[in-house]
Amino acid sequence: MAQAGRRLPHARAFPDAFMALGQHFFRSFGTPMRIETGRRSVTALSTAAVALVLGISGAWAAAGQPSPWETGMQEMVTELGQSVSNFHTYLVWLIAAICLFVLALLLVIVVRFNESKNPVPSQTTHNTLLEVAWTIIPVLILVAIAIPSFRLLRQQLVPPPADLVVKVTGYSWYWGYEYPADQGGGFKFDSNMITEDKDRKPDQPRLLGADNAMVVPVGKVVRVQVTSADVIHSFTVPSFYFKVDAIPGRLNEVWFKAEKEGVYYGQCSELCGNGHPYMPIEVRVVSEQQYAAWLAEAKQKYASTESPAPLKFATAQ
Ligand SMILES: [Cu+2]
Repeated sequence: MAQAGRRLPHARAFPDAFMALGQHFFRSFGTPMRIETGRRSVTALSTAAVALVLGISGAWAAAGQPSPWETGMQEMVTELGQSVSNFHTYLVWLIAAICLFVLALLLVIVVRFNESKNPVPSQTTHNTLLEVAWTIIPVLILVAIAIPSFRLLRQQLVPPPADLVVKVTGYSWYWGYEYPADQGGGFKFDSNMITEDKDRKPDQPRLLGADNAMVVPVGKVVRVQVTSADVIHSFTVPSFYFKVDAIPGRLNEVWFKAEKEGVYYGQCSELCGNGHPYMPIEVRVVSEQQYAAWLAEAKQKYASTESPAPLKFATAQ
């Protein structure tokens, strides 16, 4: 099921190349061009045109984060996300068909039944066949939407047994991750946005890269428990298809099973205060061995969640 509708890497090539053409147009519009600049622009323009024809998406295509002029959903790396993405495409086509049908009916009426062509209008008030048809057909369309929709909702809301649980806490304005001790963890750490360009790794985009990423193994069911320590935040990673509110005093839950190794980014999606745009989510999906290595390293590096030995108080005589 997941493989069926997976988008090919060049699927975004058209909008990308189109954008390049558009940008070129607006940049050069109304500015007196020097000959040299003009020649360079022509080269850029022809490169964009070639990209458009050949379907090369260029450097913009990046998994796990949004890209300019993205018209569809971000590439999904979970089976559920892929199903939802397919469902979205199906709905878009369905809506397009309905809109075209209504438009065609309107055009027929405008052309064939205007006052000059049809001076004496029909006095018909009932047509049983038509009335039954326009009641039954919309019902069938809604059923065709409801069945896959409820199936997806069920898949999302009834999680399979988890291989790993991670607790995520929203703070103003950063995220905290906690890995329970019974699953090889027993530590917690905070994850802040990297503010200095020099501190970012080459694969980390600006405003999305975090100093400490959440790390999970590939192909495992991860249950994420989400809460907040102060105001309402929202834990969102588009590539995994989840968005869940982090609410103080409540424990919300989502699950995902990443099918592909890589780095996937998200952002807080609940307007939570002035640091709201600066609390990115970075999830690194790695192989089982890399995950084991990371666990060992993380236990040394991060704060332990094991409770310290109980304090003994001396009694004053
Ligand atoms: Cu927030």
